[in-house]
Amino acid sequence: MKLFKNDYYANMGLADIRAKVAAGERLSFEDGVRLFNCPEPLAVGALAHQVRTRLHGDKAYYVLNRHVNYTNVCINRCVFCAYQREEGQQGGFVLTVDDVLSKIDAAPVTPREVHIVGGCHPKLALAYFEDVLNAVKTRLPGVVLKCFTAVEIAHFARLENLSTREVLSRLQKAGLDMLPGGGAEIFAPKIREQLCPRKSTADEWLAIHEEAHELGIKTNCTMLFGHIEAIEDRVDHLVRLRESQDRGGGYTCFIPLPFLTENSKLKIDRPLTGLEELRTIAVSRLMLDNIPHIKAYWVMLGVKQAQAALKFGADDFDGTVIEEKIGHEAGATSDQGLTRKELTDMIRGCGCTPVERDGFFNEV
Ligand code: V47
Ligand code: SF4
Repeated sequence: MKLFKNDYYANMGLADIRAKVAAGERLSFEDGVRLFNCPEPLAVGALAHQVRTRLHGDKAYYVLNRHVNYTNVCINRCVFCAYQREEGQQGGFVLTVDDVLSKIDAAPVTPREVHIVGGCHPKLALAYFEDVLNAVKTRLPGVVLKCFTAVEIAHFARLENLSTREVLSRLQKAGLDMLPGGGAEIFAPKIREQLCPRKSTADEWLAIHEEAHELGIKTNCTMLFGHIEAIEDRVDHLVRLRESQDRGGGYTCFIPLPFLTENSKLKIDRPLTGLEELRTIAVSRLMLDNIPHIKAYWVMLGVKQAQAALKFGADDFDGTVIEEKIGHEAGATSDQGLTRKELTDMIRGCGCTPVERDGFFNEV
């Protein structure tokens, strides 16, 4: 598919990158920076759309899923986070195993994927998480359980005095299928130290994902952008994920997360424009040549921007979600959940073909 003539890319200074993309060649760090600095985001978007179309045609995937946040109590206190509460603070909560099951039972359609994450609670034992996984798997035997970020896995290991591999193995035995992509934020140490000094380092986050891959647990990955990072930090993040994927191959999907500013202690001078969000999604598609899927996470992007993202390199629309707390505490104005009809109408509305998937991205 060719959206623009070659001289258009030449005028944008992207002729060599266009040629690499057409030949399926890997882009360098410098190429990534040039894509961010190109004066025309639409040119970058068109290149990403070519790659997305080569991989997935006009398909846009969605899943019947349910998110459950088991606690907002967290010892990490990341400066950008509007969701975190202290133990005993008003508004803090911890769900029991029965509370989690009630939320699953209340889902209007049976979910194929359940996404369970929470804060790093100072007291919850690993046995609690094993019970949660066992209980949900017993209630919904066919479900894909995508639970606990690498940051939570590192926290459980510290609390229990176990290795992260032992924690992953025990959770896998209890029913864990996948790790979600959260907690990656931005890997560049100088920025990470300012955003989330108590959280796992980039190397720890990557090592836990690679351990999961060795155990046969697929994972997703994310990048939080549009705060205090430079363009070079975004490209560095993408290159580190690409190198990690070269080592193990277990990443299924990348989710670019634009920073939402409301109720956050982190104040920024220049909020992201919609086009810069789309450009970042496009550059992600172009740089991550070894990660099959790019998610337009409608909760954080807003549904209209998520639709546009399907033309800027993204191929997945996430799913029904039903109840979301992390983005909504930070000012997300999207609905709490979407129905299958709303998802498929939105996907069709931007010229794509909706394809229902399971948690592993198998078509159903
Ligand atoms: O790691 C926190 C981000 C992430 C804010 O794997 C914020 O399929 C924007 O990772 N503005 C959690 N983002 C969400 C996440 C996720 C979501 C959906 C699907 C998957 C998947 C993963 O949310 C955190 C952090 O990077 N976050 N605060 C904020 N103010
Ligand atoms: Fe805790 Fe996650 Fe919020 Fe950081 S982003 S404070 S780890 S809940």
